[in-house]
Amino acid sequence: MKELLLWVSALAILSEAFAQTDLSGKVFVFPRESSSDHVKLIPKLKKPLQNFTLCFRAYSDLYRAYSLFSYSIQDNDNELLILKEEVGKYILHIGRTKVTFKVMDNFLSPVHICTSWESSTGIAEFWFNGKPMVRKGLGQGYSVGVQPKIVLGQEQDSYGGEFDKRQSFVGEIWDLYMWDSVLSAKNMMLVYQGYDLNPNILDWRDLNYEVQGYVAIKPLVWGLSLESAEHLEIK
Ligand SMILES: *[C@@H]1O[C@H](CO)[C@@H](O)[C@H](O)[C@H]1NC(C)=O
Ligand SMILES: [Ca+2]
Repeated sequence: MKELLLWVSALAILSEAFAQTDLSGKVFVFPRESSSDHVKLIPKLKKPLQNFTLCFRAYSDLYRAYSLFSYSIQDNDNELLILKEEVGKYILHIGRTKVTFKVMDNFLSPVHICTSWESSTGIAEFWFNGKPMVRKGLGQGYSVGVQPKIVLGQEQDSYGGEFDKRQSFVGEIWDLYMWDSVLSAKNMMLVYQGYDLNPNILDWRDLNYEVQGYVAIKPLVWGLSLESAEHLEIK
C-alpha cells in the first residue's frame, strides 16, 4: 500500500513537472537575476533538423548580454542559440558557427522574433517585429542535432547546465513556437499577427515544459486594451 501511494504521488509529481499546457494569454516571468532559475522545454523532435523556424516574444529591460533560447546537444552547448549581445544586436549560433543580426531596437517595448534557417543554402532569416532583417548564411550542409536540452532563462555551457548569471534572462517570454520547416514570408507576418500556424516542434498552445526555480506563469499584460480587458470587470 505504501508503495502504491509512493507510486501514485510520483506520477502526480511527474505529470505536474511535464505538463502539456495551453499557455495562450500567459507569459513566463523570470523575475530576478540568478544562475539557476530556468524553464526546460521538451520538444517533439525525432530527426536532425535541416530546416527550422523559431518564433517568440520577449520583454526585458536588461542592458547586458543575455540568452533568449539555448538548445544544447550532448557534444555542443551552443548547437542552436539566440543571444542578445547588446542593444541593436542579436547573435544566432548554429552548430559551431554564428552570425550577427543588427536591428533597430525600440528599447523598453516587447520584441517579436522569428528566425529561420535552411541547411541546403545555410541562409538564416531574422524577422524583427514583423520585418525581415538582412539575411545571413551559416552552417551550410549542417543538420541541427537531436535529443536537445532546451532552456529559457539561462545560457547552457554544458548539456543541460553550467549556467552563467551574467547571461541569464530577466524579463518575460511568451508565444514561443517552432517548426521543422522554413515559413514563407507571408506566414512570418501571420505569426507576428498572432495566427496559429500549427507548429510541430514547440507549441505555446500545447507546451511540454518544466519550471526550475523562481519562474512565474502570469497573464499577459502588455498590449491589453480596455475593450479586451472588459471581461475583467474593471469598474
Ligand atoms: C529542407 O528544405 C529544403 C528546401 O529548402 C527541402 O528540399 C528539404 O527537403 C527540406 N528537408 C526536410 C527534412 O524537410
Ligand atoms: Ca554556451
